[in-house]
Amino acid sequence: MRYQGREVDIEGRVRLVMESALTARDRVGVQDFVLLENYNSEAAFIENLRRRFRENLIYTYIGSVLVSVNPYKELEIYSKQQMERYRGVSFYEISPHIYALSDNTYRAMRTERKDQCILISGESGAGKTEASKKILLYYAVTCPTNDHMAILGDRLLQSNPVLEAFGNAKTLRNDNSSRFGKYMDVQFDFRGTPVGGHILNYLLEKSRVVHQNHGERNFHIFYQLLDGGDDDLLITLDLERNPQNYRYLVKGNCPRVSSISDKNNWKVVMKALPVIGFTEEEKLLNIIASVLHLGNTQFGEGEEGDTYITTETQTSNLAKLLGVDGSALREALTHKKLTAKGEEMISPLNYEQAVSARDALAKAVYGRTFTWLVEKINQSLALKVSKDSSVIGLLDIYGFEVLQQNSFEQFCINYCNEKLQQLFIELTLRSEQEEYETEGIAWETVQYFDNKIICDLIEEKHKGIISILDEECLRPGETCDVSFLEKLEDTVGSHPHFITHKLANGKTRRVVSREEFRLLHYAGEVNYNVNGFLDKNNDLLNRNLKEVMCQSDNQILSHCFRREEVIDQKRPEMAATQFKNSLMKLMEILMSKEPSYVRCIKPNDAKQPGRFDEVLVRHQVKYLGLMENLRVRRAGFAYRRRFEAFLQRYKPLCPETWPNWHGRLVDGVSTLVNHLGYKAEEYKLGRSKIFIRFPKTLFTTEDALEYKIFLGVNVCTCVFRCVV
Ligand code: AD9
Ligand code: MG
Repeated sequence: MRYQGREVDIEGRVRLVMESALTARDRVGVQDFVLLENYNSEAAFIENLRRRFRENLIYTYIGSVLVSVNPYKELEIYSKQQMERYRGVSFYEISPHIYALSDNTYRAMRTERKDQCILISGESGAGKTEASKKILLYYAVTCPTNDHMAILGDRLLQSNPVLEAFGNAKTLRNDNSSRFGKYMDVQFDFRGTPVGGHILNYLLEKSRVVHQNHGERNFHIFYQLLDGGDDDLLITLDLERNPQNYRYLVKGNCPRVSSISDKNNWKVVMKALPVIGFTEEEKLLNIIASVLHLGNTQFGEGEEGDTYITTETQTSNLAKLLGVDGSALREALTHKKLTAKGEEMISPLNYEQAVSARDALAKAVYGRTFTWLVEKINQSLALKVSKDSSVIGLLDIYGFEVLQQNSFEQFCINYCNEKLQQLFIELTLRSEQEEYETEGIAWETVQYFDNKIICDLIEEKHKGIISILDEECLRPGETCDVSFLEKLEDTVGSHPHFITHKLANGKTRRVVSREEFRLLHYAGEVNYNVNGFLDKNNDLLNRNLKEVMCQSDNQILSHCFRREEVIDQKRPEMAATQFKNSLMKLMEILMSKEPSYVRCIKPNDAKQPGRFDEVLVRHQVKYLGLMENLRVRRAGFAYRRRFEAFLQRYKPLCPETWPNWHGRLVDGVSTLVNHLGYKAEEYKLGRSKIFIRFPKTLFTTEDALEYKIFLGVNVCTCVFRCVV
């Protein structure tokens, strides 16, 4: 008999079959980490990832969690044919893929009639946004549809380039980094057809409008307009083509990015706007241009410490673009209106105050326009009121971030990741426990790190960092970032996850400067520089600037700046508290749904294909809690499978179950495993599933099946490598 081109006798054949099975496993690793022999070993975990990455197998499961490693190159695994391969096929019967997870979630929604959500996490550049786009595309292509709903599918897809143009930017870590968090519900009717959608956006990084770190850019839309807008348009907007002429675009000294074509992307965005029902293009372009002009507005200092605008002509154009009165704008940019004892007073701003009022206006105009854009997209996707509909939510939110200098934004981003980690642990444990209970199998307690202690440190009422920050912002008299730091030291100084430069013995700690505090996050230690915390949390815009803006004849702006805001003297919630509250709501939304997870990993910092930096990957494996996740999943059993699926696959191995078993499924499985010689401690039979304790048991069974196939038994089953 020939095997793999070689003439061999029966013993030789057995050996070769086994060797080839082992070699395949050695080469490509296991497709589900629960099958790792040494599941407690981080090294084995990373080695498995590395082997698969080398073979372009970027997806691996931990049970139902999908781990994805960014390939940094186009792989031929996302075609329509591939989508068809995954459609309606059971999760474990085919190699891991984002389509398998999408399909599984979709089927769970339809069969169980329960809302689902897919939580995508990972650090900046790990591939979250790409994953979420692939999921959306999968639904748009594979779900049943009709002409009317095809329009909706188109809108869902087209909203992406628009949101990315306004909300994404080139950073050091990612050329297309999402600088806002996004949660999107896709609504399906009883036939499984997408019928509506809704987006919630979280904390846009507005500070980027006025400042970028070296090597980074402002939001894409500015460069797209300058590069892609035609000559007439730029003349109308009084803009020059060179981004270096705009102060808000030069800070990072990085006008061009080799991986990005601003010109082409401009065309894509302009094409997408009408698809999402957008007719106010001109008004929107005026706003983008006005932000650039605001950045170029310059001030001079008068003799009495007052300020005046030195760029007069440019300010007149700016006022036209904003649709506001020129002299009112000039006045509001250089003066402040105060109300003291019921009387209104106007006082001149000094140079620094005028610069910061100008920047505050630019941030407010851009940030509010972004929120308006999301509202507009939501109108075009409008959720349908129907009892029979269900939703799949997609969460693509900023990953844990540690930069050279970490500020208020990183504080919020990392807080958000603490909350998601908490949810992840809670829900994974909960679903494991629930599965054991439904199957009637005793639950074995798992030890894990509960990060509630860190969440409390940040969010607890009156005692947490956010409350202290708010109090400091509201406290009358001289407050500053340093007084906030002192207050933190007084209040949470002894918390085990909080550190400043002060040591208990009165000496100073080197690793934290005098302007910083360090938080010991579940994912690692991060130093936060308090400079700018108060300002960013206050997020204040002078009242007279608000007054000018709410009179704008640009309807987008008059929608964004409401009269009521000027009349109503009540202070709106501060930025961190707003963020905290929106996160609480998000957690409620997610808790009410059945979650699936995609955990994205970035293989190297150079954004290069084929490079697997072990140190970097190890760090992410740690803070994504993947080992913890695996431990929970493996707490009792490495592997579980529904009776019918198990029988279907392994029935050729037992004469009593082959070709068909006619009795109860549980009896069939029992007969099969007895025949295979499983020992009592190796497995348990639940109500609908078999639970196998050790990977070795499964591998032996798989190897036996492989050998049987080789001997020519007509087994209609997928190949060996699909399972292990
Ligand atoms: V951030 O937190 O928004 O900064 P993401 O969203 O995690 O980050 P993103 O999805 O934008 O990262 O991926 C970064 C880049 O990696 C993309 O622009 C692609 O060039 C590349 N990428 C990511 N996933 C894939 C993939 N599955 N196939 C090919 C990919 N390239
Ligand atoms: Mg992203």
